[in-house]
Amino acid sequence: MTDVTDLLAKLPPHPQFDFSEFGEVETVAVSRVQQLTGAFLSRNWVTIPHVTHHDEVDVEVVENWRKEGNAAGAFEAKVTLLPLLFKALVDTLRQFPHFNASLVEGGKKLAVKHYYNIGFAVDSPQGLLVPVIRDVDKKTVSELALEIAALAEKARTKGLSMDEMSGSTFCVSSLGHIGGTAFTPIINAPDVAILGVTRMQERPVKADDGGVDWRKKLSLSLSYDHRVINGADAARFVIQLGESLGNLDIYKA
Ligand code: CAO
Repeated sequence: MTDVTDLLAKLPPHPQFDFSEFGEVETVAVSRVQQLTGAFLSRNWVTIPHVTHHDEVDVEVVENWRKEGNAAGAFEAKVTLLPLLFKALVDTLRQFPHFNASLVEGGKKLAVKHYYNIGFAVDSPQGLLVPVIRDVDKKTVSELALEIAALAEKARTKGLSMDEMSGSTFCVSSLGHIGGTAFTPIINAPDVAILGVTRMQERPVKADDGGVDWRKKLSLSLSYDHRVINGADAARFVIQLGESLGNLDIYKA
């Protein structure tokens, strides 16, 4: 059987041009972080059969609760949607354990993890970094908000140790503060799935009385390893995540 290394070796090389023949060019360095991250992203992209499932979930209840909580000083830190999403993810991962897993023994077995460590992409000046919050299930929303902010700040200013970027069981890449409607996040091996988040939008929904009800909707893009996860489960996972997000009880622990 041809393995992926043989396949790659047989591909034609990338075309090389002298761009200055076409116009003025400036050659700038690619940061060390971006080169390292790029190598891992390339490996994951070519070795994992990715499928991305896109859906929109209703976040009207949780978003209003978050805003009211922030305004009333109910949390010990400013809470964005991200720590709430982490809690909802744990609730959903408990119901879909094979999303919190890694392929082992050459793909013959699945190591299903009973701990919940969530990595999140941080856009730093040096490039993309993915710090990991450990034991998300054991932390409060405020603790998660503080840890996310501290790790994002450290990633942007001082960089992160390998330890701070290791041990994820599931990752999130949130572009929600910038925009977008959907994208394809690349799985952070050895995880088997990653969730992309884009900007929340107010959408018109048909109300019970036939009128229009404006609801806050969050676009989610779930990339999954098709060797482990099937499309039907991916669709169910995202629907459950929407339900978990709307269940305010999960944020109280
Ligand atoms: N829709 C609308 N608004 C959103 C949102 C969403 N989905 N997600 C966040 N926001 C809002 C926040 O609520 C906040 O608004 P207020 O200040 O009015 O409350 C604002 O956007 C800024 O949020 P933030 O970025 O400070 O905080 P966060 O917890 O949402 O995200 C972090 C933290 C570190 C994940 C994010 O800053 C970041 O770096 N994301 C980049 C990820 C990335 O680069 N992914 C691509 C990887 S592949 O190249």
